Amino acid sequence: MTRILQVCFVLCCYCTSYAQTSSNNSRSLFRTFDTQKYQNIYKVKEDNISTSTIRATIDDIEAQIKLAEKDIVIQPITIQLVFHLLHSDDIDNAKKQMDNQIDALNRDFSNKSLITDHPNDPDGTFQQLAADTQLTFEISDEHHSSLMHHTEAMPSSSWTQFDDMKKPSKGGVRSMDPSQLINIWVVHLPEGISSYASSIYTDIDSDEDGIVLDAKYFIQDKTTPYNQGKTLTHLMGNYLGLYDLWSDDRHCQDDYVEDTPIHNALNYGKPIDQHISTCPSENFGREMVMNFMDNSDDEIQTMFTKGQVKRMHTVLHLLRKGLVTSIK
Ligand SMILES: [Ca+2]
Repeated sequence: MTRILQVCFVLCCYCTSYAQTSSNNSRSLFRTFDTQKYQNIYKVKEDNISTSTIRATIDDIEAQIKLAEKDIVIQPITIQLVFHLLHSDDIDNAKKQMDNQIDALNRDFSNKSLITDHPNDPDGTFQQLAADTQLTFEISDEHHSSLMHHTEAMPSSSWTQFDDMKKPSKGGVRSMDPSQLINIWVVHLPEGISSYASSIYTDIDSDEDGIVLDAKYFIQDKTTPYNQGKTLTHLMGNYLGLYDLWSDDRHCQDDYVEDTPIHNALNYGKPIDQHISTCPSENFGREMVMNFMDNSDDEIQTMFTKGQVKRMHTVLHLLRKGLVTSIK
């Protein structure tokens, strides 16, 4: 597969305004593509790559996914993670935070976050679509012990340039075997950016491949509405090929998953109404605000759909096959 896109990120930013539907005055997370940064990081101008060429590449990859999806079999898969903890010099505490985050990830991906009688799903329509992803995440003892050197490498309290945390020449830490492991850098990011992940349209397995997470969303701070570790769940979905349910740069465009509705915009806080999408929909117009790929508070997000599970497994086997380390 020709990979013309050298660097592509799903950017997850949080806006500076307060949530209209939030239950408190905490700053609202804004998990979305940021078109300007998206284009800057693509280096469209520098590399003279036209948006139509990018579109053609995405369409080509999506056609391959659609073809492969017909034959995919959902089986349990264990995926190895490696964390680069550059946000704290208290490595013992950082490791506890890491273990809590992995527990949260496995809770969400195994459908254990699902709740009955969700206020936004009174007839259980969406609950019936929820599924265990059959994906489990773990960190090996080898990688657990290797974290110690990161305290020596930690050079900066805030990383102002994208991906410097991945470059030893900039004081960062190089990725570890990105073809076999999902690398996750936990750092302090500049104001306005919570996290970002490499997408499936990148040069997969490159040194930049992975997820970057601001420490505020890693430590599960109980004073914020993003305190259950679900920011990484959302980013992991992006990394494994899921789109956000809204798309501000492609209004009312589908996410290539049959059983998810198309949202006309992201949702904030704890929506109390059954939001109806203004996008055309053949099946239903009600928005799935409890999906991990929406933008509502962690407390509201409870599920992936069967279709999303199928797409993640297809992407794993087609594009990120090195991560499929064990079939139980
Ligand atoms: Ca859909």
